[in-house]
Amino acid sequence: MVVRPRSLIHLVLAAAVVTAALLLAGCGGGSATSTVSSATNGGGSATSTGAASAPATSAPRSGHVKIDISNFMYSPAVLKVKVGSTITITNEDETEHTATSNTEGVFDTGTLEKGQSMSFKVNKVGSFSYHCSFHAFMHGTIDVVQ
Ligand SMILES: [Cu+2]
Repeated sequence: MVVRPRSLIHLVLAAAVVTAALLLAGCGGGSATSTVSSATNGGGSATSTGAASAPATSAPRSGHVKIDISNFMYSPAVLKVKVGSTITITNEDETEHTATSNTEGVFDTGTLEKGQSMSFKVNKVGSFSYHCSFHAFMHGTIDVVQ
């Protein structure tokens, strides 16, 4: 009778793990030193994995908006903001991470150590996917709207 969201979450998690495993297997000797270049040639992961995620019905946020990196995940993974917003990305993990736009040059936090953060302003409307230069399975999207 009652719909159990737990099973759905379980499925999504399982899919994520499989995806991560495939991506890990795919990018063997990752060059952790170069940030942007290694990011761009990871083009094999361009298929839309987030298609089954929650509908983006939430209102866009504005002003100063935060994204946290924790447990090898961006939170929120999909962020909808108004153009002109300032985004601050903070690494809460022990491990170094980056948030690097898939399209080179849009934004790149560079290497964030534990507790470090980096801010940037979004001045262009569009959907900007990004990833971690060190961990190809880490993905996020910033949707910038009017
Ligand atoms: Cu990372």
